[in-house]
Amino acid sequence: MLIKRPPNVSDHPLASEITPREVFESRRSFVKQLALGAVAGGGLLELAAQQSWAQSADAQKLVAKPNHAYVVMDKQTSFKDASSYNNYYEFGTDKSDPSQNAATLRPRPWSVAIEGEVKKPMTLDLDALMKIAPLEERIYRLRCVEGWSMVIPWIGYSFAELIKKVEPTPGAKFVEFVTLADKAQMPGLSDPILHWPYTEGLRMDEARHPLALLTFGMYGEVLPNQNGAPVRIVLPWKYGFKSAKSIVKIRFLKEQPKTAWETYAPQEYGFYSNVNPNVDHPRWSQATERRIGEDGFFTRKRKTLMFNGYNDVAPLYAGMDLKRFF
Ligand SMILES: Nc1nc2c(c(=O)[nH]1)N[C@H]1C(S)=C(S)[C@@H](COP(=O)(O)O)O[C@H]1N2
Ligand SMILES: [Mo]
Repeated sequence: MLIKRPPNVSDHPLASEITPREVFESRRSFVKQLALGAVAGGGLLELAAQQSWAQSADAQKLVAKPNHAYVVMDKQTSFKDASSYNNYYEFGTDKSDPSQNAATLRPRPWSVAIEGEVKKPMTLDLDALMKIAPLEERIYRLRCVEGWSMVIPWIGYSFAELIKKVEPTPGAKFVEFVTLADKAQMPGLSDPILHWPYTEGLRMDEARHPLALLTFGMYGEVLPNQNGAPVRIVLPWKYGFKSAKSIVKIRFLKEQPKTAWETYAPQEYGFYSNVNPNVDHPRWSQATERRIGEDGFFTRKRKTLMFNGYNDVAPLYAGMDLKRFF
């Protein structure tokens, strides 16, 4: 997200701001190897070479069957880019901050409380939550409101499955996602940019749309901390900030909740925040985007697609003025 104050936050960071993942990983792995006494003559170079293509030495595998109904044909973003160029303000506002600082996040044990307008309120630990429905892999575009995008293979299940389980009352009109706010784990909370915790929301019919993915992994592994471990929502037709990371509470509500970004700047970040090339952000155009990994001096920007190309959601907004309800 582009915030108005510090000059260091930009949608076009220098390449030098991005810490390559292998540097970070090889550092971690080096410490591990030291502990094992495995670094003997020549071992280090070999280790560095290994780490440049391996994903993570110690990440937990999470394999799921691809759902071919939800696969975009664009080239996938590399794991390295998707896990080192992040927005997760609880860990800092630079794109490289989350990958550098999020090691302090403890994704287990974890539980999610589901409350409000439901017949069956419940608190589920992570394992129980992951078993609500079969996990599947889906390749989605993610379009950040700042003007960049990625293509990521996520692992999860439709949020609609969880909705069915808790049986919303007829009064439930909206869902709110409340994310972790723990100063002990999140150094960014000392910066009062947003009113922590980071919260997001959806109308019930949006939440029930099968595209809305309750997400536990990516690239065949559990979510890296910087991508919102251990559970986040992914809403590919909306700007990336709607896809709240590290969710601890899900509330079903009668009234539309105010989201963290609306509270921050209501004239800039609306409740709906559907990807819309025809409605510019007050401070910049939304007509085009830069695909991460494709940037080069001669690379042309891509045209941003209505609903990020997910036209299936159009009926949700039939008859709505999307300039007004941005
Ligand atoms: N809790 C929390 N969730 C968050 C954010 C954040 O700062 N805090 N940033 C959002 C923004 S602006 C984007 S673009 C996406 C980025 O997700 P990614 O890092 O997995 O690509 O996460 C979203 N979810
Ligand atoms: Mo974003």
